Amino acid sequence: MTDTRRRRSAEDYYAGLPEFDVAPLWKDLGNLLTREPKVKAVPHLWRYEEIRPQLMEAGEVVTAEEAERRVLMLMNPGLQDRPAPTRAAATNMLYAGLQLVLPGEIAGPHRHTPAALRFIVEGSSAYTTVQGERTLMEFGDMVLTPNWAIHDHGNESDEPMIWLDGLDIPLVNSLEATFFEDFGDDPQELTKPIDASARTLAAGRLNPPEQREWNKLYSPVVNYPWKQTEQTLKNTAQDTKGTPTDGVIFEYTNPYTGGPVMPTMSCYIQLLAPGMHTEAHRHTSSAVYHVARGSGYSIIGGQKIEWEEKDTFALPGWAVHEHVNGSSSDEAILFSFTDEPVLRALGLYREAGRERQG
Ligand code: 1HN
Repeated sequence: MTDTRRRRSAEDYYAGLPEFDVAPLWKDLGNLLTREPKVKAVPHLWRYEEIRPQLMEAGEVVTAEEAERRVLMLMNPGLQDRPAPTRAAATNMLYAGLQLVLPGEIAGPHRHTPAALRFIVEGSSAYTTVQGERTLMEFGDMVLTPNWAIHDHGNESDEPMIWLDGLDIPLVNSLEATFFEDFGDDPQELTKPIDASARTLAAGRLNPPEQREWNKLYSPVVNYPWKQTEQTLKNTAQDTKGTPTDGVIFEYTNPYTGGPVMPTMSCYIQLLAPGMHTEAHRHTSSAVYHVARGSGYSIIGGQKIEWEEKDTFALPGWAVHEHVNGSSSDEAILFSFTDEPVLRALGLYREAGRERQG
């Protein structure tokens, strides 16, 4: 039997498809399969000099208890057309924020599946307790709050404490795997000695028998103290300028595996010798950088980002970048956290050297 219907115009055909909840792949292929990553996040600098007064004013507007966490989130301008659960992002899959805890304040215990890390920017001796282990935090300490670990903060010192929060929230919300549980306003009970993990695992090479039973995907260390980190950088910088693209660089590791500190985020610390201008490269992972010491600039995707101590800046995925220590006498030290472990685990990590941009 022959079909006697007149064929509809192509236009009518396309107009009718949404009714069936289908769409023609051939119209969309170029958007779905790009030759290389199309990255929406932009290179961006958050100047501490500008953000700090805003954060201190938050200290007058809201208490830590009211706020639950008094944080100014670092919002990447390229990502602001996203829906709320993933808009709070410094790069595609990484969240960053600056948190203030004033003397006498408590931020009560809770837990969530997004993982967190802190890098201490200012203040001394405020605490974070993670799963019953309390740590007293100093400048440059790196503190882990892994997936589902109960954590609370308090400041029993007489100075404000400010730290950089790094979380994998945009990733976990994209995966629709966020859970959250609140435990009220009182600090959690301490079940371990203060700084137990930092003291026991300080050498990074001596592991207790507990190593054999550890079945978590994250590092057992709560605090990676700045004293050791800086000493290791300085000792090494006496012997070598390090790698061409990153200078003297160390990854913070899980001492039980040698791998990244958490399955979704890895942390690095790097020292750029005076006057160093690194080679340019790019990789599919993105990163948030924080300037621990010194000043200089990075060229990211052709854009010059001039940074000073305590500034934070975003490196979008696949953006060509190079770093320059602007001082001919002082070292520069950059902390960073990255989504690299996710890309590596999924076979999506790629890296390529490029010509310098400046
Ligand atoms: C959180 O739990 C903290 O515990 C900081 O200090 C920032 C951002 C989003 C969700 C949870 C904290 C956070 C957070």
